[in-house]
Amino acid sequence: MKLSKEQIDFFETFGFLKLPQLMADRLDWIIDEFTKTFPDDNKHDGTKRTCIVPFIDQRMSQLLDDPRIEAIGAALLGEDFNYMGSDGNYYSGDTSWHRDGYHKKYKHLKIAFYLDELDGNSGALRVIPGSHRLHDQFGEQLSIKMRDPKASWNIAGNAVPAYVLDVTPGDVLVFNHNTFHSSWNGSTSRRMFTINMCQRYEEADLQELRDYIAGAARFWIDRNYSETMMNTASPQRMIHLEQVMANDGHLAALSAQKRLEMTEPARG
Ligand SMILES: O=C(O)CCC(=O)C(=O)O
Repeated sequence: MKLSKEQIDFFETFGFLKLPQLMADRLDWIIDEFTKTFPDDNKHDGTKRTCIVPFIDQRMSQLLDDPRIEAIGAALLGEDFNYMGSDGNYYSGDTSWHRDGYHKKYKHLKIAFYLDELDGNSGALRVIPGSHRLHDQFGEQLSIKMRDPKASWNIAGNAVPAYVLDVTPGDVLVFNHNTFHSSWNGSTSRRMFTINMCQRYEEADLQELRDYIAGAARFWIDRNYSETMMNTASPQRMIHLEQVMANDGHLAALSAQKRLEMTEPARG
């Protein structure tokens, strides 16, 4: 699979892309592994989000080698893109508007796999097209106005004009971390996992990468990737791991500190 130049331009222009049924042939395996990754003592009870980080690293590392996933990263970030970790979730209820990052120089994206049929009335992801463009006035001004849609425009969060990404399991959604997104009217048990990726950082900016990696300490992890992800890596997969592996040496100490400060690992 290769993204077309129109698909790439759509992603660059609007900050998201839907690839209908891209992974349909792997769906049964994905759902099975998703279910097995949540341990019996961490079953979702619906009261709040349940989240495991890193996620595909536990039982689905080979997803990173899938030519379709590789092709998304290569087309949008360059062939030497970094894998930046993943999370597996049972979401519960609304997710209010937010960006996953505010990256002006390096492009970060999320590939999202929703495992339930969703539309605007049942928790499908909504995005604000163009909101990823931090260098445009629109994207920049949204940073302040989206803090409180009621104060800005006298409307509730779920009334903010947005594109609803209806999904059928097997679809793949891709969005820029800078893109504002949210979910409304969902059940207390929406299954979803992600794969995060970014452009390879230049040597001069490696501290920025290390600072980003430091954020994973809230999940109480010592390395950004699991041993399985690293130990089973082919030379091709290693291209997407090596920069982070060389720059996550500070994570274990930061996680140890978080274990003292927090009662449980973060849920997102
Ligand atoms: O599906 C949802 O509720 C929100 C997903 C989300 O915010 C994310 O993956 O960053």
